[in-house]
Amino acid sequence: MISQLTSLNVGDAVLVGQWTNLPSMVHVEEVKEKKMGADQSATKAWIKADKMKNVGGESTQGLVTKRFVVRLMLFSHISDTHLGLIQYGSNEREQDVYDVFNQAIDISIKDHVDFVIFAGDIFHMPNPNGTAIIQMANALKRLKENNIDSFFILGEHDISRIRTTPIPYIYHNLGFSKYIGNGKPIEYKGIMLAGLDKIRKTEMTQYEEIFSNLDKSIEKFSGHKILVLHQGITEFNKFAGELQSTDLPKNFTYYAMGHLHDKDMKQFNHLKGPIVYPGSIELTTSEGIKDVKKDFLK
Ligand SMILES: [Mn+2]
Repeated sequence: MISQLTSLNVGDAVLVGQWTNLPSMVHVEEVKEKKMGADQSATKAWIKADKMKNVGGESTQGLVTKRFVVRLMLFSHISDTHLGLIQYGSNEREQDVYDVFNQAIDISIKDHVDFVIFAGDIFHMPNPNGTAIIQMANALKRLKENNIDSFFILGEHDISRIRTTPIPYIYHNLGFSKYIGNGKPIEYKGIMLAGLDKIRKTEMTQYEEIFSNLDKSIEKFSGHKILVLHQGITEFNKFAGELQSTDLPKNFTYYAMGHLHDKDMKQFNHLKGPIVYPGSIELTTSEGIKDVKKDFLK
């Protein structure tokens, strides 16, 4: 084929690469039309590109690897890691939790996610042991080394009844991960991220206002809007439900939930995005031993 190059005439081409099954010679006909010029309309080009985005993505997905198509945002949503949980007093069960946790981190790195969300109950206890603290630190360090940022909120297991500084704050203070459980939305890579630590039943009334203010503050933002919460939603589990889906601010495009340990996902007409529970990474005491499939949502 290459030896043919010198013999090509005007309009001849050799097509090679992943777009064609076999290298082939083609001739492109000259278009006999009136030549004319005009300025490109940037807005029209954008609108067209936007319309074709999905079409192009679908038809080329089988042919090219993802770094050639429009770069999509990818994130890991991990919750209820309960690091430091020692089930049945067994060191082996403690290690199991660390192992699956590290697997989740490995997959996030391998898949080149843009960021990771930890939706609460990072630790099993507000005063976790040193091993658990180091496990989390090493995981965040590995993410950092791979240029993956992470964000976290606190679950009830992370918060002490005696109101002391929660352990996970160290990761924020050292710059290993970013705490977003204070309800202040932040913009990151064109995405709006907001989170709230576990809201106790007794505090629920004051959150109506916080939710509605949060909703208003992010409404105008045109990109993806992710809300991170650690609550039971009644429509997922009527016994562990603390809030109804209708109580939630409605303008978010993804509700990154923690607390319920079963993996589940539901879409509601009154919300702009799905409510997603990745579930706990391992079986924890509340569930006992049963046969369930554990994996994580991205
Ligand atoms: Mn919880």
